[in-house]
Amino acid sequence: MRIDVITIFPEYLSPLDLSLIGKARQDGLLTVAAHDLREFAHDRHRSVDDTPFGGGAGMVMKPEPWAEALDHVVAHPDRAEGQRPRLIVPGPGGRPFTQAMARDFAREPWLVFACGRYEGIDERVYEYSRADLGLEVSVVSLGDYVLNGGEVAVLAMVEAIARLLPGVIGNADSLLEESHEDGLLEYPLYTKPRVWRDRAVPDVLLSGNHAAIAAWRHEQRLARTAARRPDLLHPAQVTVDGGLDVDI
Ligand code: 6GU
Repeated sequence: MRIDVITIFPEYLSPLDLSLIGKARQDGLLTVAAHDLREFAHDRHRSVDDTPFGGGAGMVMKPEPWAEALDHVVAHPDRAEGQRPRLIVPGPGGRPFTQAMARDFAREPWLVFACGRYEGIDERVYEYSRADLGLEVSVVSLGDYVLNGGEVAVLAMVEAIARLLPGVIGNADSLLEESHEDGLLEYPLYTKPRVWRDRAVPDVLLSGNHAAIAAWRHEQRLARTAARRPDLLHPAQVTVDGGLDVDI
């Protein structure tokens, strides 16, 4: 997979040199290139923002540097004939990023992330990307809170996507037993010692009874999901008083 990131802070992406993602890049499973948007601004101050038409607070990212940067990235010589990347624009006004979306993006050969700052990017850049460059454009949010720019969101999304690429995680089974893979949160985990600071590991986990362990873990997943994320449960999994119906 190839990932291009357009940003005014390319150094913000340096954590992608580290750990699992860094290793995947070294192993040739993933190519990541960060592009400085200011390289595509040609005035004396290399400005990328201006005041909003119609008034209002803050600044808007100008269309010209964005179009030039996107033209440059989309015309990358490495790309196969006719290949088009998927364009992802992180922003608090986007569709919520989910594990299903990460799986969907992980199937793409080429992603481009466009990191906005200030109040956002001139709307015509989205139209241009769709109509003139022929890109599928997705505006994606990490959650209902506001970050200063898309860079931190890109770090999160690239990590969620890259770990799904074949060969990035050694033990592929571990991808299946995770929160959000099957709609329930993960069960509680314990390791040695059996008793630590007067706290014992639940007996069932030491019983050697695999059916009982599986049943306990499933119950814990339901209870945890009901307590923390009731929005993830089917109505039939939650009783009227908000308690847990473990029989379902
Ligand atoms: Cl993806 N970007 C920004 N700037 N703020 C956010 C966000 C993304 N997700 C939540 N808040």
